Amino acid sequence: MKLRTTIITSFILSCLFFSDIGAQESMINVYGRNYQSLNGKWDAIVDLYDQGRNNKIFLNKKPEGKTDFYEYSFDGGLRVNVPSDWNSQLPELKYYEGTVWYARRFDVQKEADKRLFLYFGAVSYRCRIYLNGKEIGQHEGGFTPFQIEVTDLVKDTDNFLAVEVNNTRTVDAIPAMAFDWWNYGGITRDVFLVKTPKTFIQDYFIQLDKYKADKVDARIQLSEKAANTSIEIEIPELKVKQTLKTDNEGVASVSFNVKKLERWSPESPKLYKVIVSSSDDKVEEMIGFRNIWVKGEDVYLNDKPIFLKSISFHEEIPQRKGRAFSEADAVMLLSEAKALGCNMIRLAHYPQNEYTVRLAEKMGFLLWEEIPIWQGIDFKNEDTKFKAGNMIKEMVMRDKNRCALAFWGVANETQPSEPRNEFLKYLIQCCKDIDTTRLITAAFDLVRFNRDRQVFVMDDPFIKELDVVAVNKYMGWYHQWPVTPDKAIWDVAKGQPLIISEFGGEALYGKTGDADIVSSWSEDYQATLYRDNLEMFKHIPNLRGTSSWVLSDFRSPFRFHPTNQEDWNRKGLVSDQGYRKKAWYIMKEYYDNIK
Ligand code: GCB
Repeated sequence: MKLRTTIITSFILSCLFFSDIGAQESMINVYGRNYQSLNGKWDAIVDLYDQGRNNKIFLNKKPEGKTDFYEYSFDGGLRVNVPSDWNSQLPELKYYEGTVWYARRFDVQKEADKRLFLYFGAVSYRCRIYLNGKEIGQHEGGFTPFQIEVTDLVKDTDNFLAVEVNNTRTVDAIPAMAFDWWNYGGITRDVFLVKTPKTFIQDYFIQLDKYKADKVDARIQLSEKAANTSIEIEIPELKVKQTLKTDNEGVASVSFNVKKLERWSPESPKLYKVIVSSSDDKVEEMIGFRNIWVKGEDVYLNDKPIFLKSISFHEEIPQRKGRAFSEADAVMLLSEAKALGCNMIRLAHYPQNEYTVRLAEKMGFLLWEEIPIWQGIDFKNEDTKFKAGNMIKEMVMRDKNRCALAFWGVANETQPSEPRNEFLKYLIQCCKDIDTTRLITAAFDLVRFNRDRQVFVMDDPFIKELDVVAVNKYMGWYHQWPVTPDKAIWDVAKGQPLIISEFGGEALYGKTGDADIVSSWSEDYQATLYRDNLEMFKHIPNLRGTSSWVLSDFRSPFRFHPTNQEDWNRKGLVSDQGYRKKAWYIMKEYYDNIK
């Protein structure tokens, strides 16, 4: 593991990025800290014309004199749940894109020797935070966490916290103007007030060496540049107790050997309790250890080649027509993937909440996590590039201790160009600055049939930058078969492992129809399509994994068909009501037969 040699640089860079706006990269493992939840019912004001900021509604003033009046009040109006998206909470907000103000009051038991941080798991898409009438921070990016220190800004009682949230699509955003999922807006993940000691454990990275089965690398960073501070790492079950000292940067690093370590795997997702402590602070959590690397055309997990039996899902509960945000939601999504026989999840197309990531690890799924570099991104725009870099760093920082995390995904369906290459190389570097142990991948949709050679090929030299090449290919749906599936031979990314990261087609649950006709929208046609694709997979020599698209039907505003779609992408193996379609059983059999 290259333990963040450039951590200081990247930390400084991200501080610079945020310097004028107050939000900071979140501390590691917020769930293992002392926090007060600020979830629950919040007051809300819908601000379609963006008038609230000019009118300083975050002051929440009340008339005092005889002539005073205010044309707003947070009290007595709309009430919304946090976390949740706004779209699923009120029928009139179903398609809403714009600004909504959220507000709540809270009390806190301040302690002289403690610091306080406001933590947001995610706010979709951009936000400004106001505390007691003052703007204290901003953040852009709808799927990653951030924090703001409020130690000197909070009172013991009656703090007024307001959040201006905006989900307007813009060309310079990530994702940009059009994407195939619902543009849910709101405070979509947990909000906590975290209490820490003055000098606390800001970050740690504790994982197995990339190749060695018994060598753990650890790096701990304090919140302050406190030199010569003792740090202890304990793994009681392995009888590990390491004592280290911080350097001038407040950083302590160590590599140590462990005896009788049971490595994590999908079949046996063993996790160990790891305790990190300093004289003032103590954080603990369950951490797993495994090796993952690539050699030639194979992916090795714990020194053995593995076939990745994956599925994708969006962070959405179809039955609720809303974004997933809780542990119960994670149970629902992951149980269905487990039943299908998967050993991996591609978390599409953005970092999903920590409940999902942590539970997936406990249940034995490898994970692919990506940021929403989804078609149509403005690769020439330097601001967009830095935003993307920041987003990917926030993702990697949050999840780098999850051994389930196997892949960092840098893009989905991009077209070759110099600006794209530079942009994606920068993102890869952002990942590697923090973590060199994971595999880097990206999904491409450029595979085409070469009629002269009678094989499927792809030209994108960028794949050489990747550990594993991923291809989205919709044979039998967006693409007609140029040859029968048993003759569909691939010569793509030779010498590298290849994953089919998407394939599938739409079917309306319960619809029977002609098994040969695409426009029947029937489960029968979807079943044919799955059988055909599984046949084709036999002719992809370097195929090391498949991830069908998609676990469940999901909401998408550009799926217009009035009776078959009605704002739903129907490629789910499971319907919006949770019923399994015929293709589900085909995929299940396929996965069960791969040992
Ligand atoms: C794709 C995209 C995915 C879409 C899917 C589709 O290639 O990566 O986000 O939802 O196709 O259904 O068209």
